[in-house]
Amino acid sequence: MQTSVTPTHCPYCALQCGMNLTPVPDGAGGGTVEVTERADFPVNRGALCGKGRTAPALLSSRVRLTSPLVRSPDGVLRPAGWDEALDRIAEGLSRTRTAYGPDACGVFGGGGLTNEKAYTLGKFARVVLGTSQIDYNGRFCMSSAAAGGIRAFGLDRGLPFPLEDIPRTGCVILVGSNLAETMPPALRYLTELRENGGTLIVVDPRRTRTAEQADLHLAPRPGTDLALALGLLHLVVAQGRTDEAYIRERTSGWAEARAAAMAHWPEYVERITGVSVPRLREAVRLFCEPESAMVLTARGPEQHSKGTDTVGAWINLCLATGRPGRPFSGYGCLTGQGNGQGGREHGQKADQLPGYRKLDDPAARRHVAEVWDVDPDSLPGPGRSAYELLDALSTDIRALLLMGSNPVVSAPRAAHVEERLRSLDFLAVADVVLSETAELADVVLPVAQWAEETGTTTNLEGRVLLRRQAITPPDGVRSDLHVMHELAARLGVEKGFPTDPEEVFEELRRASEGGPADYSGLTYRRLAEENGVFWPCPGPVDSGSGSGSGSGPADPHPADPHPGTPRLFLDRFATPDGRARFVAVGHRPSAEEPDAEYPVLLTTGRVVSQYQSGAQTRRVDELNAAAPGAFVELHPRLAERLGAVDGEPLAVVSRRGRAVAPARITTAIRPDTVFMPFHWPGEGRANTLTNPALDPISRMPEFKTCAVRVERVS
Ligand SMILES: Nc1nc2c(c(=O)[nH]1)N[C@H]1C(S)=C(S)[C@@H](COP(=O)(O)OP(=O)(O)OC[C@H]3O[C@@H](n4cnc5c(=O)[nH]c(N)nc54)[C@H](O)[C@@H]3O)O[C@H]1N2
Ligand SMILES: Nc1nc2c(c(=O)[nH]1)N[C@H]1C(S)=C(S)[C@@H](COP(=O)(O)OP(=O)(O)OC[C@H]3O[C@@H](n4cnc5c(=O)[nH]c(N)nc54)[C@H](O)[C@@H]3O)O[C@H]1N2
Ligand code: SF4
Ligand SMILES: [Mo]
Repeated sequence: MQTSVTPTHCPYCALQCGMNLTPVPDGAGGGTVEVTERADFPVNRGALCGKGRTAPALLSSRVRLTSPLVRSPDGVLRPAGWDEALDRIAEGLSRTRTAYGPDACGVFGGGGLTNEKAYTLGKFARVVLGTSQIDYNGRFCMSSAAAGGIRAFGLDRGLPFPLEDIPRTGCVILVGSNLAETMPPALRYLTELRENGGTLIVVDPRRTRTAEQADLHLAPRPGTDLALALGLLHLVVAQGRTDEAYIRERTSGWAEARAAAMAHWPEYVERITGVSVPRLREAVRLFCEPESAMVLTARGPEQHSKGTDTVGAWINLCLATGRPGRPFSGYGCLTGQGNGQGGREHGQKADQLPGYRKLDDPAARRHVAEVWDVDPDSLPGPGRSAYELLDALSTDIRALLLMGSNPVVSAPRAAHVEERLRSLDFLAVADVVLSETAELADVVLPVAQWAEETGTTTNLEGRVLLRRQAITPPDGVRSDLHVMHELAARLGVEKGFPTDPEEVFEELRRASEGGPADYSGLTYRRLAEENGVFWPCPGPVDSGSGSGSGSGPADPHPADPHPGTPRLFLDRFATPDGRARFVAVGHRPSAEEPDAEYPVLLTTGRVVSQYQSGAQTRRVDELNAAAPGAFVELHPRLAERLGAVDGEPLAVVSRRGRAVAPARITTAIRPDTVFMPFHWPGEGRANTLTNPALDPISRMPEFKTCAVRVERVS
């Protein structure tokens, strides 16, 4: 164990705040850490939210798993040794493969896993199991923004510029992000923006803590951002505020996109969104007058069955006004999970190979197969998206290995997903704690966590970071890489699954070389010395075994390394012709609109003190005290109609099921909408209600709107 201070990063969200850890030994070889300020990391400059500050609580053995568990014939999960647990998983997977073929084995990953783990998981699925059936929870997160970004710019890096550009722009339209609760230290960037004379427009059906900071708050009906963006673009055109030279030189497809936007008259948009025409005009004025401006989206407009087109409409607005690829300007998505960006680049996604390569691209298959030392033809094709994969459990997919997600709480139509998981022939879960999903498993493996292992993450800016080990994991706990190494060996693959993260990273560099997300110029040493580097960062890689390039070992530390790419698209976009593409999109309703039986809209999201499915943060006393359970936020007018009383339980019923939680009455929400956070299992589980209608391109479920009935519980 190290005794000195270790500079590292938070285990939770995509901001990846820097923090210093000092080991606090427990005298028995284990222990926890103390978190102190790390001022040298520019993103948070020492500031942390309550989750980051209290993260060490989860290192204590009181709340975590410290022994593998296997289900005994009487149905009870009992402690077991590592060999028995790993043997059982290998047996479960190989029995399934023999009986039903490789695609009957599924793999589900997470955007919280380090790059090394995500990379290894994707390789494990394709090389060891030979299955196409792998996807991950990032599909539920930023997949619509990723799809929209690729369609318009040819590349998906959430933010194409560093956060430090935000205070230097003239106007930010922040669409469906509650930054003040979901990334509190980042609120500073918006404060500085306003101090510098820039303006902030927040688009959210609720007057959130973030919306309270805004110069202009637009509160559209959930699911109508597409129409809203088109209405703004209509006004931009009508007022002659387009940047014609930029459109001519740097874009394609304007005529069609313009025609589509012109069909969205401001009055029509007002009727759809509930945002008045004068407010639309004010937004256009604030956005167009300054020399630079940005649109940033988060889950609010993205988690819809039209999320990709909605992102496209916001990008159209940016392109028509000449923003992307100009200083302190453009479109960005605020990615969510700790490694939400890196986790979508290196192959745990259904259609993907490392370096953000496409699984159906023959050249990509050849390149990666060479690094992996396998026949390109042996690599399976693209598989199902996350919800479709979960929906196929126990029918087409009979065994599942799950690492880094808790879908019993976080998947849409969760009661159905839970039933699918229960009906599997075999379920193995690797986790830090006994999550609601791990509770259903045949084998549970206790794995090491953030402060106990080294690995890289890529934050929401595309900055690749080194998370460093500060303490030794407790006895009985092993790393995810160890798990995959041991399972591969048991399934007959002895080579190619190292347990040392740096060794994995060296291979990842080669696999990503020449791909859109090129990490080949990065080394652990550089990441440590430079406090993170933005991809793409091409560079010489040591042509180790399998690469076969014949150029011999390259110097891993060249004199003039590529500096990384903080800002993208300054000269050209990543499309074949270098131009950004407009998309011709039009308003369409949500998959489920309110009717006589289900007259109210439900939207869902987060609170500051809980993280995701709550598997981790519900085990931290201080956070639980601050946010002890689910609630239903509703407007006094709706409350009056229902006879609802603040703090008394309400039932929320959708076509998928029924949830019960106390009422929280507030004028901060639209009267036609109720809001529930999704962090809790059981009676208050918001995802019992949500609609798994999928976006046709991103396969994102419609977490942010469905039709419900709200009732008093007598
Ligand atoms: N405390 C905390 N922080 C987190 C997380 C967490 O679980 N807890 N999770 C992390 C992750 S993975 C993510 S993805 C990010 C998410 O970060 P955010 O996107 O900021 O989080 P959400 O609360 O899901 O949604 C943001 C806002 O969208 C609004 N909204 C709902 N429907 C609509 C709509 O139709 N249109 C618009 N414009 N807005 C709408 C909601 O009212 C909400 O205020 O947070 C990260 N940070
Ligand atoms: N209704 C509704 N539902 C939503 C959303 C919403 O806004 N509304 N948001 C969606 C979004 S954006 C997201 S990102 C998902 C997230 O939802 P989940 O995928 O459930 O995310 P987490 O709760 O972070 O689950 C991560 C699990 O992995 C474990 N874990 C943490 N680190 C490691 C590790 O290194 N290795 C292993 N093996 N395990 C680890 C944690 O203990 C936890 O059990 O929820 C989605 N669900
Ligand atoms: S904002 Fe995100 S990264 Fe920063 S301390 Fe909080 S949870 Fe951790
Ligand atoms: Mo997310």
